[in-house]
Amino acid sequence: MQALIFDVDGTLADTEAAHREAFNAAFAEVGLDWYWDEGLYARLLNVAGGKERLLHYWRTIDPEEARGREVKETIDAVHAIKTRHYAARVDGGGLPLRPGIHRLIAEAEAAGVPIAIATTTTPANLDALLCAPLGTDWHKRFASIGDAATAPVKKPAPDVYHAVLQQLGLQGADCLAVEDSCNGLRAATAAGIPTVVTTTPYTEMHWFDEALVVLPHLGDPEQPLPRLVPGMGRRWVDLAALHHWHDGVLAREN
Ligand code: XBP
Ligand code: MG
Repeated sequence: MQALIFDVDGTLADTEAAHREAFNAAFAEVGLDWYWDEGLYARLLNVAGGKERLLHYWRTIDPEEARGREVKETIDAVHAIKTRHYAARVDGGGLPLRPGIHRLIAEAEAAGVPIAIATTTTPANLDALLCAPLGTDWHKRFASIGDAATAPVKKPAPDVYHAVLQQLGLQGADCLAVEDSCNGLRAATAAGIPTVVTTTPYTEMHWFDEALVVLPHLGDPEQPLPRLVPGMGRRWVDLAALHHWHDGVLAREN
């Protein structure tokens, strides 16, 4: 394993509750009588990308109006307001990183294994989420950052992973991805990247047949996983476990 590529929403941090609240705050601010409850949002999360999600929802409730000329401007405006509300919720460490993320980033840095990001969210959201937990120079810690600005075509398309692989100068099989959703797993798999899945309450019911391993989270000494998984020496995922799972893929393929 020559590089570790992290998804963001649901993987680095459990962010979708904050995204859902931010969408609803934006609807209220602009006077839209839309409200996305948790059940509806869980279904809407099948559409990656906030703007794409807004357009999909609008088309389902008013296909005629969603074809109008101002649709793109309206969606861009609502999404910008939503992004402001999201930043207000996660700024300054408002949302902690998931178990194991801090530790694995430090382990990878200590071992000289490059880390990267491949997400469908925006650069603004990344900065709001990561500045506090990873420092104001957080972006310098990543050898490549693929986001909504890098790859307009969102997951499950592999575009953002292809862009990251190109910047890393690596093949998919050389890397390992960490994802939380079916869309994310499909995108990484389509880019040829073996993938570990850590589920969230929004994604635990998804299909993850192509995943190397599916876990509730990556664990930490102070928050161990409920059980050992073959390949793990401890009840949390360390770099050795990721190498073991990745090498197992290579062994099966050769
Ligand atoms: C998950 C997404 C994002 C977020 C909302 O991204 O699909 O669209 O739900 O963020 P990830 P935006 O690939 O990190 O799991 O409104 O900025 O899109
Ligand atoms: Mg995700």
